Amino acid sequence: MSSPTSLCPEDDPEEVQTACLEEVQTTRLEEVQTTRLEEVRLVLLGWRWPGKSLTGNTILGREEFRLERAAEFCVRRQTETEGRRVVVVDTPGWFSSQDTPSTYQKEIVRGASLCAPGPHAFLLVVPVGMFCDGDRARIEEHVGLFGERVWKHTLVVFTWAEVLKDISVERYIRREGGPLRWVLERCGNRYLVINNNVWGENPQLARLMEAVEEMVAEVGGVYLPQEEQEEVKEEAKMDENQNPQEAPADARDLGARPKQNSAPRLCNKTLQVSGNK
Ligand SMILES: Nc1nc2c(ncn2[C@@H]2O[C@H](COP(=O)(O)OP(=O)(O)O)[C@@H](O)[C@H]2O)c(=O)[nH]1
Ligand SMILES: [Mg+2]
Repeated sequence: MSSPTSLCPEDDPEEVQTACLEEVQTTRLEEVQTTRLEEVRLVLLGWRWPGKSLTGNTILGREEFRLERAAEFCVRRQTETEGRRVVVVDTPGWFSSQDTPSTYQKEIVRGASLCAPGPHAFLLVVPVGMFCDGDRARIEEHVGLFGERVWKHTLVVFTWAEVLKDISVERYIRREGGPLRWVLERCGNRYLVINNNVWGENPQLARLMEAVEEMVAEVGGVYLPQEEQEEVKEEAKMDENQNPQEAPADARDLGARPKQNSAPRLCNKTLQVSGNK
């Protein structure tokens, strides 16, 4: 993971605050005892075109995912590297300037179920460059499709980092402003940079694996789609009891149902959120 210790706070009080926050994070991570994972299961998330598929290829060390702007389905691929299995699920991106159709939303959520029993990490792929509050809101909406607990299992992966040239990613984060920092804080300030021009076994993959192991140690396990599903059912039951009129209206928004059990977390609550847009 990018080392927060390389941060050099300047006079800007906001930057000093960020630095302090990251120091706390460093201290906390140092206390965590990590265990080497024999299998690492990852789900790539992001809007369309930030480099999810290419990042998947970088991780796998070969061209497994097609670079296509209009991908509609999740794709699962795996490799053996340095004595462990790495499973990567590429998901269709969400739409950045219009509502994401519910079929896409369901397919994105299905990505987690392709990593049974559950993904170790969601990699939220963000290209460096302009990041606005609209991007933040879209991330909140779409990552939120997996439920509240997903944030603890998510780390931000910056792509297109070559555009930074000599600027450190920490400085970039500080300069980019509140919306990006909001996302990072939501992800426990976990982030790293992936250089998509270098494939296969290399230090950046080792860093990624370490970051995932740290996160798993911190959270105490993997993200479990089934558990989320149970929780959502309970919530839906409670909502129904409290306000019986609301549930059928949301259910109508679901449209055609995907395969059985294929979208464990696309819940009434979520659709209410996207339906309000
Ligand atoms: N230069 C550069 N190009 C990238 C990077 N990541 C992705 N791309 C390019 O951006 C385009 C979209 O990438 P893709 O992985 O298909 O995006 P996806 O829609 O998120 O899966 C492709 O032309 C990639 O070659 C990166 O880190 N650096
Ligand atoms: Mg793609």
